[in-house]
Amino acid sequence: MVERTLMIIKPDATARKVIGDIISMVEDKFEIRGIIMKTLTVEEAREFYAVHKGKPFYEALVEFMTSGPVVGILLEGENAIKRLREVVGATDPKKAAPGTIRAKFGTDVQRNAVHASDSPESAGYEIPFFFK
Ligand code: IDP
Ligand code: MG
Repeated sequence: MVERTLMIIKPDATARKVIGDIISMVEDKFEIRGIIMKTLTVEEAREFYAVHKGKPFYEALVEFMTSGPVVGILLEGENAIKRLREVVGATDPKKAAPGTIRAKFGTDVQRNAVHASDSPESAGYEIPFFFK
């Protein structure tokens, strides 16, 4: 099934100037349907990550995600949601498979370079934060 999914290049990766490297790793595997750079407001970040409200890392995550510009990238393709999660790798870059985006560009479990929608429901919720 052709799906759309959202990737976000997080503030750690934009600061490290690896936007181009990361886009290169998805451009050959998906159709890029949109790219936008913006700085999330605290309110947007809190809503975006509402599913994690109450978890010990939630407040720090919101602070991190609003600490600098991010790049939202709308990707499309066959099974795009699952395939992007594979290209992105595990949440903790130290546990991410070699060659994945997080293994290559992540710093730690919070500053892990990118976000990727994890289900059709989350893609539907997340895409409008960047693309109306
Ligand atoms: P995911 O991004 O791989 O889907 P989630 O569990 O949905 O991982 O967590 C969302 C984001 O919250 C992670 O990408 C990471 O930035 C941050 N995070 C998750 N777990 C931890 C943790 O244990 N400590 C600090 N930050 C975390
Ligand atoms: Mg998640």
